[in-house]
Formats: sequence, C-alpha cells, structure tokens
Amino acid sequence: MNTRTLRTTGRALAVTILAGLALVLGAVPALAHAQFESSDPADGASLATAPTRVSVSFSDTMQPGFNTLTVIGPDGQAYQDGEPAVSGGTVSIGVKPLGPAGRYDIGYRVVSGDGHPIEGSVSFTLTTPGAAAAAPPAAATAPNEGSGGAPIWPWIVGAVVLVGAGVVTALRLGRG
Ligand SMILES: [Cu+2]
Repeated sequence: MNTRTLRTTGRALAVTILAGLALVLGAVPALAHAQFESSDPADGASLATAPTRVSVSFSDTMQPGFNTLTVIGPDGQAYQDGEPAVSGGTVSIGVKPLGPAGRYDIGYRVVSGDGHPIEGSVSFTLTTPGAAAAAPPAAATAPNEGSGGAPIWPWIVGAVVLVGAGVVTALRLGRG
C-alpha cells in the first residue's frame, strides 16, 4: 500500500464510521421521547408547608416557550403564579400562597426538545391550610355566638317603630 491508498482507505473508513454514528445518533432521539421522571413536590407527597414553587422533570431537554403548568387547589382555584421556567429537563413555576388543606393537582403540558408534547398531572396533599386559606368556619361564627341575642334587638326596635307609626296614622285618620 502506498500513502495514497492508505489515505483513501482511511477516508472511506472515516465516512463509514461517521455514517454509522449518524444512524445511531439519529435513531436514539427518535426512539427515546422525553418521559416524565419526577416532580417537586413528588407525586402523592403530603406536605405541612406549602411550596413556593413546583416543578416537573423529564428525561430530555425541554423547549422553553410552549409549556403550561397549573396548580389547582381543592377549592378549584388556580394557584400557579407567573410563567413556567425551563432549565434543562425541568419545567417549574411559582406558586401563590396556598389555600385550604387538601389535594393540589399539578397539571403539565410541555414540549420536549424533539418537539413532542407531553401531558399529564401529579398531585400533592397540603395537610395544613396555607397562608391564603379562608378563616375556618368555627372562627367565622364565633363572634355571633359570643354576642348572644344582640342581633334580635334591631328587629324589636323596628317592630315598635312600625306599630307606633301605625297607631299614629290610625289616630290621625280617625280624627280626619
Ligand atoms: Cu419525542
């Protein structure tokens, strides 16, 4: 073999290897679509303290700009805040102060690096009402119970005034 033949053989070998690599690399993303891997909070987690941010992570880099993340509370209210942020395979979003204790669903609709949309949901349970929770019913009714029959007085006063007015009117009509 002279140098020319060696060079040609080397080039042919390189082309073959590159072609093989391209096939393998091209086939891998097509076979392995990004898949859901984990979330924070984890699916099914019970939390006493409300998270200020939630995230879902996937097995591939995610595309920014096409993602939707929602956090829906047991009261049906949406608690996500702002726009989703993408960092590698993780999509996250801020969370407003949570409301009542109970189940919060994190719904996601995201687009992976290869352009495929991925949809799903995970949930966590808040065991202690969050900062935005309405006052519990017991606390709301306490002031009424404490003031006893007070709310009846306006009715009695109103009745006395009405009866008094009726008597005066009747007397005037009788005189006229
Ligand atoms: Cu895919």
